[in-house]
Amino acid sequence: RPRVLSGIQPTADSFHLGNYLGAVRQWVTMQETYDAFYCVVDLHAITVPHDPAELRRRSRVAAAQLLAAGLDPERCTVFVQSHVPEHAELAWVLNCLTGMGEAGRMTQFKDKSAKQGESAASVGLFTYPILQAADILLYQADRVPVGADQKQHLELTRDLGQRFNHRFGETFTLPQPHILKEVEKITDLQDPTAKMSKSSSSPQGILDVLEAPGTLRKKVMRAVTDTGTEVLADDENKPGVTNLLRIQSALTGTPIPDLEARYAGQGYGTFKKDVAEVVVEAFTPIRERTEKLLANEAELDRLLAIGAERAGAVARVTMATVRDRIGFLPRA
Ligand code: AQP
Repeated sequence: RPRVLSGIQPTADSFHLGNYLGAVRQWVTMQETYDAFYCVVDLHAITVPHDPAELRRRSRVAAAQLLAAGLDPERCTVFVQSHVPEHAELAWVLNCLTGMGEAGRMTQFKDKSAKQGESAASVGLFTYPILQAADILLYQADRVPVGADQKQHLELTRDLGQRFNHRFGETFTLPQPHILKEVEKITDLQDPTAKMSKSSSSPQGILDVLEAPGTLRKKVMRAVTDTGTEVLADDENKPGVTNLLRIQSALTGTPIPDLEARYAGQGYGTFKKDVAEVVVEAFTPIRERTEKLLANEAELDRLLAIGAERAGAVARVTMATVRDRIGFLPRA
């Protein structure tokens, strides 16, 4: 079976609708046909200032949410990145193959470091995409299901894999991104041209999977639309309405033209109410299952230990080859 790898950061108290539609929902589907590895990327989470107790708690919440969303430990491997030390080891090797200029072109670093001031940003934030390349190459992944914001990092991953293969011999599979056009960029409800984001959206702009139904409804009802009344998809002139249409379409499986026809002549009120209900319906079972999973920490940790064991077995094989190819002396 072809291999798939993807990860998500435990940098917030909940995943949001963008993470769910852009990534996690695809992960659930792909566990059926791929040899799938999904990780909570805690090494990535420390590239920005963090609180240790909070990171530990959020890592469990993240893992529980993945299982609650439908990842089945019998059908895929769910693990925590720091449980497999080979991620950091391969990242070091790839760091040494990456040019400063090449790393400096990554737009996510530019965006994220602009917030704190570039000189205050950590070197870890700068080399974040190289660690991500290591995550993917380590598992010889064929496909990487992500949102559109990760396209550039996937290109870097392929470049680094190819460079290693050319210099040291065929070692890595070059991965393809798996991006669903319709949900590749879910936008902020208050700023519908910006992506919905854990770190940069305002609380009003973001729909969290673990949020109370009442809050979700309020946020959808207050979502920025425009001064018109027509429910039509039009990225240029109606980015807010278009985002809501995409959300409703993705969560119900109804094509956007059918939704446009359904709300013709009705204004935004009914439409928004329906979108809110669809979101609440999608999130409620995930929230309830997450709460149950978190109530039994020992069981959750046991499942993650099994995941780490399986992931580690694959990672160790790749890393042994890398060490040999790069010229490290074997330990006697
Ligand atoms: N708005 C989005 N639309 C579609 N996909 C999205 N993803 C994130 N936001 C959207 C996808 O979710 C996966 C996990 O994301 P991440 O945890 O690695 O962090 P991120 O991409 O940086 O997402 P955030 O929410 O904006 O987090 P912060 O603010 O912490 O950086 C990825 O596949 C991503 O593409």
